[in-house]
Amino acid sequence: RRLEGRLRHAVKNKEMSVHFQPLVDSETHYPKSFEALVRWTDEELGPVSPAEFIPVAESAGLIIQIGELVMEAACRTAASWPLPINVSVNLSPVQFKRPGLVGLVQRILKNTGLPGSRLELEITESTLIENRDEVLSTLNQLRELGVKIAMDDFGTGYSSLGYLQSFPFDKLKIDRVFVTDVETSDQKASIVRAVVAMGHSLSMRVVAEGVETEAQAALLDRLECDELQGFYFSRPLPEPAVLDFLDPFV
Ligand code: G
Ligand code: G
Ligand code: MN
Ligand code: NA
Repeated sequence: RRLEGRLRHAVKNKEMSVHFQPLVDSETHYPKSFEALVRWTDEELGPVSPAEFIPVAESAGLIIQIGELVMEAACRTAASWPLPINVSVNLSPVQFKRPGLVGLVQRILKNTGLPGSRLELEITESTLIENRDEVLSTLNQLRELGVKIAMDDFGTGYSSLGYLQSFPFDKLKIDRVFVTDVETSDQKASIVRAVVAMGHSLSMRVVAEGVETEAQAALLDRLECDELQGFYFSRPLPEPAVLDFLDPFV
């Protein structure tokens, strides 16, 4: 309740900011995109994790405004980067269900000047559960704008292999639970290998999340993941630090 009150205050005053975490090519470690992650420090509560406030924002109806702020900020920032690399934005199932989503994305791309092909939207398995036809129609309209669609946290939710074939994902992000022990667990490595093979056979790029060590990065490259993301490469960064991160590649 208190969190909800503070959240309303923060949304009204646009107190949220966005940090960016790089996804790198698994072979060259060259940056391919940045994932936008919302950050909020409340005057009274201090920093609050999105893992804590996003669920509250979803049930309080505030996720629509927060999602809009994040997408606008992410696209505006990405349009100013010195390299034409992509930005990805997490979409809550609540945002995805709103009728105005496609129009919103279109308007933000127009206002910020970011080409649609440089925006990726991350959805989770829970977005796909209901209204299959509506979800498919929305995904296809987004793709007509050139926007790419990534399946986030793959392997942790309501996983059905059927939807991988029916939904037009560009990218699969293997959840970090499969990455954490990948160098010591043959089972985890086998799962990663299988997901990569499946993703590639469906023309999807495959990303490993939560890469924390050099050994994991090397193994995941050998397992033919296309891109890697995690603290080993970089924590989520505020905008000025993104420019420093990109500097050697410009
Ligand atoms: O950045 P961090 O690891 O603290 O994020 C925790 C959780 O919050 C993750 O599941 C992440 O996907 C989610 N999250 C972060 N930023 C956003 C956002 O802008 N929108 C949505 N819907 N979820 C976000
Ligand atoms: O659910 P989603 O995949 O969107 O969550 C993204 C969050 O995961 C980021 O906000 C970030 O804080 C967290 N994260 C990113 N890289 C790592 C990592 O290497 N290890 C851990 N434990 N968390 C990470
Ligand atoms: Mn994500
Ligand atoms: Na994720």
